[in-house]
This record gives sequence, structure tokens and C-alpha cells, in this order.
Amino acid sequence: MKSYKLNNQNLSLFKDQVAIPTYDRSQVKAGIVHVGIGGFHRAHQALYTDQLLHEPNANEWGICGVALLEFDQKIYNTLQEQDGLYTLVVKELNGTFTKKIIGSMVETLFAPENPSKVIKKMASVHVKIITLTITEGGYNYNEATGEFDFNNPQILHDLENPLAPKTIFGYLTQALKTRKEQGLAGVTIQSCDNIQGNGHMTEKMLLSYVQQAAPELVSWIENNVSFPNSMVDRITPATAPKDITDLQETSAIEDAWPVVCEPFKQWVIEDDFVAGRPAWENVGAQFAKDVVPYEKMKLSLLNAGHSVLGILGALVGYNTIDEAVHNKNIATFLKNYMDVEVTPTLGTLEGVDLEVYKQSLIERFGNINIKDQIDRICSESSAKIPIFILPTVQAQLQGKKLVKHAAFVLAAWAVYSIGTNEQGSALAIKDALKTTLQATAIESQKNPKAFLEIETVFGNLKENDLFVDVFVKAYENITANGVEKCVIEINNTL
Ligand code: CS2
Repeated sequence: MKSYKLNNQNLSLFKDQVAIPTYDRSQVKAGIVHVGIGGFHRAHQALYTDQLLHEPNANEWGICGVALLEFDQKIYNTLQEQDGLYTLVVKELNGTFTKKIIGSMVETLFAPENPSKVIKKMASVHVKIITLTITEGGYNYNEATGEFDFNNPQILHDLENPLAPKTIFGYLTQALKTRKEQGLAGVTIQSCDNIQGNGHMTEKMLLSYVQQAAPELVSWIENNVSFPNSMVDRITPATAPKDITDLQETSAIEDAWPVVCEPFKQWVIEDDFVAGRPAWENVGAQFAKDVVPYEKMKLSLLNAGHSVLGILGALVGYNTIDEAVHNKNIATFLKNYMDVEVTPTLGTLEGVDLEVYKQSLIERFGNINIKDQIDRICSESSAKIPIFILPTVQAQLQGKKLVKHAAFVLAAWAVYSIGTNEQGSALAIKDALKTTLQATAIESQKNPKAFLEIETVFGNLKENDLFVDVFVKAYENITANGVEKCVIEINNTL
């Protein structure tokens, strides 16, 4: 089949193969600036927004996608060449793929190339919302102090170069300053990252930075900017080369970077928008007064579940999450962790049946078409574990309750961080703290407790004797017997 490059000009050629945007993209204005245009944003918010743009009176809510880091050059170039268009491939449970071309990203910017253009855009009168997917580590939060990390060299750079920043904090500060100086209205800053109270976190971190960078701006922000919390959910693995060739072969679309994802999606948003908002509820998002309990449920069951499967699975030698969850012993361990250690910390959630939710997670993890990479899940664990697993540990320890499963996973992470799996193959560790993790992991071979001394991850957990004891025993057991044997033992002794 002859194939064609995906761009505005060729768009209508694909209409018999896949769903395409039927609204007039040239009439859509970017009322949203989104920072972080990786797969997750494109499978989630950009899709909801694309659906909304098909409705009447919605065309002020297009997205200007910003690639913030040098590393993002490739995705920026791709989207530039494709006029912001890309294909979303939903991999259904029954093995069929539902494909759709998404048109909501009507502009794209590459921040390192032209910082002032990004600042100007964020400060533009048309922009009402700035949304973020900058990853858990992007918030510059120091777990040990509970505060903003002013030792980060990039932050020091931004303080010295306010007009050519590198971090989100530098950009937002300069944009808000411009808005204030020009007498413009405020704006909503909405985090879409996996962080408990992601809006609160954004507000706290930004205000800490602004306090140093532009103290006169603090009260303006307090009065003119809102930071709604939100819970976001859709499993979006990294795009594999085969996804690109399959799309070309089956649908004649030459898309250099399609996005693949699972069928499930959820978005629960706190309704706190100072400058208006899209009617995302018309296309499946939920607005709620308090999203914190939903976030907690999702982070400590789904995301933590991923980390459990990822870390244990990596050591055993699996490559994908479905392989790990199809190991019955690991699946039982995960189910017990969820039931015994996580569920008691969640309280009751109106309208949510936790048993059904947990069961649905096991099914989602098991989707064999998704092939979510364990490398993706284990990447940046030093930023994820404090958010996904440690709150459960702390809550359980406070009530002097069981932490056996969580301690086991953290001990497995200490073993993982040495860098080889149980087959002796090298593990591809991708983590901002990689050097520290590896050096400490090697030290931990003699003294397992040493791993807990990484304060930026574990805070003061090392001072809890009960926890340290279970952790050290788990570590010794894993190194002596391997993950699977230990898991069977834990499952049998529950
Ligand atoms: C994953 C998430 O990064 C991770 O470790 O748990 O990316 C997860 O797939 C999404 O949050 C699903 O909503």
C-alpha cells in the first residue's frame, strides 16, 4: 500500500483508514500551553481536548505544546514536521487496534531554541491555562527536607538568567511577571503529573522559587493564579519501532512518532480555574471538589503496583509488565500488598468499589497487547518511590501495622540498583540519582541498611527500627534465595 507523510496537507487522505479531526484546525486558538509533550500527554489530555474541539464553541481551547528540555528536540522536530498531528493507537484487550489522528496540538515550541517565545506565549492574553507533564522529578522537591531544592544547578542558572531559563520554575516566573506587568488577568497552572496533591505541590514549589527570584510577585500569584489538583490515568508505554512500521503498513500513515496506549482512561480534576476552562466533562473527564483521595488511590495502587511488578520483574528477568503479572506468585504478592498494606490506608471513597478497582488493575497490567516496558516503569524510581510507596509505608508504620511487602519491594530495589538481574544480565538503570543509587547499592551488599541512608529518597525511614529490621531480612533473603522463592514464602505465610 502506498503510504503518505502525516501532515495537514495529507490529512484527508487517511479518512477512510482512521478517524481524523473534522474541525477546522486553522480556526483553533491555543488557549492552553502544555509543557511536556511526551506520550502520556498525547494519549490523555490532548485526546480529551481533541474530542472537545469537535463540539461547537470550543475552538479557543487548542493546545500549544512546549518541549522544555534539549532532550525533547526529536519529538519537537517530529511534531513540527507533522503540523502537530500524530496518531493515537489504542491497543484493545481483544487484540484490535483503534487508531485516531489527533489534531488538538495546533502549535509547538522548542524552549531551548527560543526561551523568550515560550515566555511570551505563556503570558499571552489568549492563554488561560498552563498544563504540565514534567515528570515526578521535575518538581524539584527534596524528600529529605520537604522543601524546594535550591542546590539544583539548573535552578541556580535560572536565578541568574531569568530571561533565558531552563526549568519550568524559571519559565513560569517570567511569564507571570510579564502578565502582572502588562496588567493581564491571571492564569490556571494545572499539573497532570503523578504526584499526591499535584496542584498543591506545584503551588508550593513555584512560590518557593518566586520568593527568591521575584518576591514582589508572590502576592500577585496568590491572588491571580489557581493550581487545581488532578488525578490522571492511562497506561502509555514507550512507542516501539514496530508501532511505527505497523501503522504505515496497515493504514498508509507515515507517522514518525505515533502514541500507543491502553483503552482505559480517567481524569478527575478539581474545579478551580481562575480564567475559565474547557468543558472537558463533555468528553469524559470528571470534575470534583476534592480529588486528593482519588489521587491517593491511584498512586498507591496503580503506580505502586507498577513499581512492584517492575522491580520484582526486572530482577527475575522479565522485560514487560504483562509478563510479570502473569507470574502467579508475583501477582499474588501484588494482590496481598494491595489488600493488606495499601487498602487500610485509603479510607472509603465515595462511588468507588476498591475491590473492583484493584481487580481491574490486575487486568490492565495483564493486557498482553500493551507490552509496557519494565525499563520505563523502573526509570526514575528514586522520584517515584517516595510518591508511590513511601506514603503507604509511613501510614502503616504509624499504626504499627504490616509493611512486609513494601519493605520487600524496597529491598529488591536495593538489589536491582546494583545493576544486574538474577540471570546476570545488565539492567538499564535510568535515574537522575543513578550514581548514588549504584554506589550505595554496592555498599549495601555488606550492610543492607546503608541503602536506606539515601535521605533524598527515604527521608528518615532509617530511624524506624521496625522497618529497618524487615528491610534487612528481606534483602538477605533475596540475595540468598532469589525473588521468586521469597515471594512464594511471603505468600504462604500471610
Ligand atoms: C507508571 C505510570 O511511570 C510509571 O511508573 O506507573 O507512567 C503509569 O503508567 C501511568 O501513571 C498510568 O496512568
